[in-house]
Amino acid sequence: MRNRLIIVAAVAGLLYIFAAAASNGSAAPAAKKTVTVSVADDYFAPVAVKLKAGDRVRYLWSASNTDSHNVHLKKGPSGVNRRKFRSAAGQAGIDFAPRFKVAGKYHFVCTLHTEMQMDVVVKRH
Ligand SMILES: [Cu+2]
Repeated sequence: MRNRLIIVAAVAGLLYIFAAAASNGSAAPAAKKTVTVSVADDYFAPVAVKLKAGDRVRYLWSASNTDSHNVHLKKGPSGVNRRKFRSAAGQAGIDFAPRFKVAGKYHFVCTLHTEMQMDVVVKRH
Protein backbone atom coordinates (compact mmCIF):
# COMPACT_ATOMS: atom_id res chain seq x y z
CA MET A 1 0.00 0.00 0.00
CA ARG A 2 2.75 2.38 0.94
CA ASN A 3 4.62 1.40 -2.23
CA ARG A 4 1.60 2.24 -4.35
CA LEU A 5 1.39 5.70 -2.77
CA ILE A 6 5.05 6.30 -3.50
CA ILE A 7 4.57 5.28 -7.12
CA VAL A 8 1.55 7.59 -7.49
CA ALA A 9 3.50 10.45 -5.99
CA ALA A 10 6.48 9.75 -8.25
CA VAL A 11 4.30 9.65 -11.37
CA ALA A 12 2.59 12.89 -10.37
CA GLY A 13 5.98 14.48 -9.83
CA LEU A 14 7.23 13.35 -13.23
CA LEU A 15 4.09 14.64 -14.94
CA TYR A 16 4.60 17.98 -13.25
CA ILE A 17 8.21 18.13 -14.44
CA PHE A 18 7.23 17.19 -18.01
CA ALA A 19 4.45 19.80 -18.04
CA ALA A 20 6.84 22.49 -16.80
CA ALA A 21 9.47 21.53 -19.37
CA ALA A 22 6.89 21.55 -22.19
CA SER A 23 5.55 24.97 -21.25
CA ASN A 24 9.06 26.42 -21.10
CA GLY A 25 10.49 24.72 -24.14
CA SER A 26 7.70 25.13 -26.65
CA ALA A 27 6.29 28.47 -25.55
CA ALA A 28 5.97 30.96 -28.39
CA PRO A 29 7.51 34.38 -27.76
CA ALA A 30 5.13 36.52 -25.74
CA ALA A 31 2.74 38.50 -27.91
CA LYS A 32 3.44 42.20 -28.15
CA LYS A 33 1.05 44.22 -26.09
CA THR A 34 -0.30 47.75 -26.22
CA VAL A 35 -1.04 49.67 -23.04
CA THR A 36 -3.39 52.65 -23.25
CA VAL A 37 -2.56 55.82 -21.33
CA SER A 38 -5.13 58.58 -21.02
CA VAL A 39 -4.03 62.16 -21.77
CA ALA A 40 -6.46 64.34 -19.85
CA ASP A 41 -6.90 67.76 -18.12
CA ASP A 42 -4.22 67.83 -16.63
CA TYR A 43 -2.85 64.39 -15.95
CA PHE A 44 -1.73 61.12 -17.49
CA ALA A 45 -3.36 57.90 -16.32
CA PRO A 46 -1.80 55.60 -15.40
CA VAL A 47 1.41 57.40 -14.42
CA ALA A 48 3.53 54.22 -14.40
CA VAL A 49 3.57 51.57 -17.12
CA LYS A 50 5.67 48.42 -17.31
CA LEU A 51 6.43 46.93 -20.73
CA LYS A 52 8.64 44.38 -22.39
CA ALA A 53 10.82 45.44 -25.30
CA GLY A 54 8.70 45.69 -28.45
CA ASP A 55 5.48 46.69 -26.69
CA ARG A 56 3.62 49.92 -27.39
CA VAL A 57 1.87 52.64 -25.46
CA ARG A 58 -1.17 54.17 -27.11
CA TYR A 59 -1.71 57.66 -25.74
CA LEU A 60 -5.39 58.47 -25.92
CA TRP A 61 -6.44 62.11 -25.65
CA SER A 62 -9.58 62.38 -23.57
CA ALA A 63 -12.64 63.56 -25.50
CA SER A 64 -13.54 65.89 -22.62
CA ASN A 65 -10.28 67.86 -22.76
CA THR A 66 -10.52 71.63 -22.83
CA ASP A 67 -6.74 72.09 -22.62
CA SER A 68 -4.15 71.27 -25.22
CA HIS A 69 -1.63 68.56 -24.32
CA ASN A 70 1.41 66.84 -25.74
CA VAL A 71 3.61 63.91 -24.80
CA HIS A 72 7.36 64.49 -24.87
CA LEU A 73 10.13 62.17 -23.78
CA LYS A 74 12.19 64.16 -21.31
CA LYS A 75 14.64 61.42 -20.32
CA GLY A 76 15.20 57.99 -21.79
CA PRO A 77 17.79 55.24 -22.21
CA SER A 78 20.94 56.25 -24.06
CA GLY A 79 20.74 55.67 -27.79
CA VAL A 80 17.01 56.36 -28.01
CA ASN A 81 15.97 59.04 -30.50
CA ARG A 82 13.87 61.39 -28.39
CA ARG A 83 12.18 62.85 -31.47
CA LYS A 84 10.41 59.54 -32.00
CA PHE A 85 8.81 59.98 -28.61
CA ARG A 86 7.24 63.39 -29.16
CA SER A 87 3.61 63.83 -30.02
CA ALA A 88 1.89 66.82 -31.53
CA ALA A 89 -0.05 69.10 -29.17
CA GLY A 90 -3.81 69.34 -29.14
CA GLN A 91 -7.04 68.78 -27.26
CA ALA A 92 -8.08 65.55 -28.96
CA GLY A 93 -7.76 63.49 -32.09
CA ILE A 94 -4.01 62.94 -31.84
CA ASP A 95 -2.60 59.58 -32.85
CA PHE A 96 0.48 58.71 -30.85
CA ALA A 97 1.45 55.11 -30.16
CA PRO A 98 5.21 54.71 -29.92
CA ARG A 99 6.84 51.29 -29.75
CA PHE A 100 9.52 50.79 -27.10
CA LYS A 101 12.36 48.70 -28.48
CA VAL A 102 15.11 49.69 -26.05
CA ALA A 103 14.97 48.55 -22.43
CA GLY A 104 15.23 51.17 -19.74
CA LYS A 105 13.31 53.95 -18.03
CA TYR A 106 11.46 56.62 -20.01
CA HIS A 107 10.19 59.79 -18.39
CA PHE A 108 7.44 61.70 -20.22
CA VAL A 109 5.99 65.14 -19.64
CA CYS A 110 3.43 67.40 -21.19
CA THR A 111 5.47 70.52 -21.89
CA LEU A 112 2.32 72.65 -21.53
CA HIS A 113 1.56 71.39 -18.01
CA THR A 114 4.69 70.45 -16.15
CA GLU A 115 2.65 68.62 -13.48
CA MET A 116 1.72 66.08 -16.16
CA GLN A 117 4.40 63.40 -15.89
CA MET A 118 4.53 59.65 -16.34
CA ASP A 119 7.07 56.85 -16.57
CA VAL A 120 7.44 53.82 -18.78
CA VAL A 121 9.81 51.06 -17.70
CA VAL A 122 10.81 48.62 -20.44
CA LYS A 123 12.40 45.26 -19.68
CA ARG A 124 14.27 42.97 -22.00
CA HIS A 125 12.55 39.73 -22.92
CU1 LIG B 1 -0.92 69.11 -20.84
